[in-house]
Amino acid sequence: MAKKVLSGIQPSGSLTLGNYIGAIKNFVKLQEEHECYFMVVDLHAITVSQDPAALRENSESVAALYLAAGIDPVVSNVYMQSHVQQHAELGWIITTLTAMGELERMTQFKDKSSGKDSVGAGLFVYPSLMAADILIYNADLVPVGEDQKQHLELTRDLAGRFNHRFGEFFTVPEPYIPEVGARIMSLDDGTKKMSKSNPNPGSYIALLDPPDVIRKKISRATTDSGREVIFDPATKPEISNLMSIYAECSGMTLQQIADRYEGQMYGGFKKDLGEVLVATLEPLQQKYHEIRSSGALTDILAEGAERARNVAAQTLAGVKERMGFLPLR
Ligand code: ATP
Ligand code: LTN
Repeated sequence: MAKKVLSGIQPSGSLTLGNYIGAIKNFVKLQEEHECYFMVVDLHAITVSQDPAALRENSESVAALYLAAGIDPVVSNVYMQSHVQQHAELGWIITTLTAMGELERMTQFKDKSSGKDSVGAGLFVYPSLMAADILIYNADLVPVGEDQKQHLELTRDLAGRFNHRFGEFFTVPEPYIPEVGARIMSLDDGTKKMSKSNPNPGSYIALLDPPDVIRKKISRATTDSGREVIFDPATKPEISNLMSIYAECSGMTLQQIADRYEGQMYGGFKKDLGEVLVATLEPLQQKYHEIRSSGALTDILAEGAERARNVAAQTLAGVKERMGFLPLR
C-alpha cells in the first residue's frame, strides 16, 4: 500500500556522497511507490550561522541536486521548508511538548555544540522542528542516514505523547535506513561521519566535485595499515568505508569487491574506485547544470510548496483545535 514518505536535507554546504548514499538514493527509490515529500530544510540550516548569499546558493543547489539525482517533481513534492510556514508554527507547538532532558540527550546537539563558546537555542530545539516536519504530513516512513535515528526515536515519542494527551491524531513514523552506506565515514578519519560542514574538503566527496578532484581525494583517502581489501569495519574501518562506497556506486556486493581485489594492494582498488565515482557523478552533474540553467526550479519549488501547504494546513488546524486554540471565527 502506498505510504507517506518525508525527508529533508539542510542547505548547509555542498552535498556529499554521504548524503547521496545515506539519503537521496532511497528518496529516488521510494518515490516509485509512495507519496513523497522531499524538502530542503533551510530553517534547520540556520541553527548554525549561515552567510545569506551562501544559504541562497546552497538552497538552490540542494533542490537542483534532488532533481538531478532522479527525484521527479511531478510525482514527488519538492520544496523549501520555509515556503510552508506551518512547519515553523507546528515546530513551536511541538517544542512545548518536548522535555529539556530529551533534547540534552541528542548526540547531534552534543557534537555540534561541543567546544563552542556560544550555542544558539535553535540548535537545541532542532529535533522538535524536525518532529514537526514529519508529523505535519503524518509520514509513515522517513528515509535518513544512521545519524538521524535518535531524532526519529524522539519524533515517535512526541507523536505518542500528543496522541495520549489530546487523542489519537498523529501517525507514529518509522525510520528507513539503508543496510549498507547508512554511515559513510570521512575520508581523512574513519571514526567520523562524512559531513558537508567539515572544514576540510579532503574529508568528503562533494557531488559537484570535478572528476580530477574526485580521483585525487580518493587517492589521498586515509587507509588502514595492512594491504588487503577486506570488509571488516571493526579492524579495518577505512578500507571498509571505501568498499561500502564502491558497492553503493557500482551495484556490486561487498563480497564481489573483496573477490575482485583479492591479493592486490590498495592502489589499484582506489584507482578503480575513483573511476566508479566519476562514472556515477558525471551524469548527475550534467543534469544538475541543465536544471540550474533552465530556470525551471522556481516554479517547481512553488508548486511543491503549494501542494505541501494544503496538507500541512489541515494537520495544523486539527492540532490547534485539539489543543484548545480559539478558531479565527
Ligand atoms: P551537516 O554537516 O551540515 O550537519 P550533513 O552532511 O551531516 O550536514 P544533513 O543535512 O544533516 O547532512 O543530512 C542529510 C541526510 O543525509 C540525513 O538523512 C543524514 O542522515 C544523511 N547523511 C548525512 N551524512 C551522512 C553520511 N556520512 N552517511 C550516510 N548518510 C548521511
Ligand atoms: N535533521 C535532518 C534534516 C531534517 C530531516 C527532517 C530529515 C530536518 N527535518 C525531517 C528527515 C525528516 C538531518 O539530516 N540532519
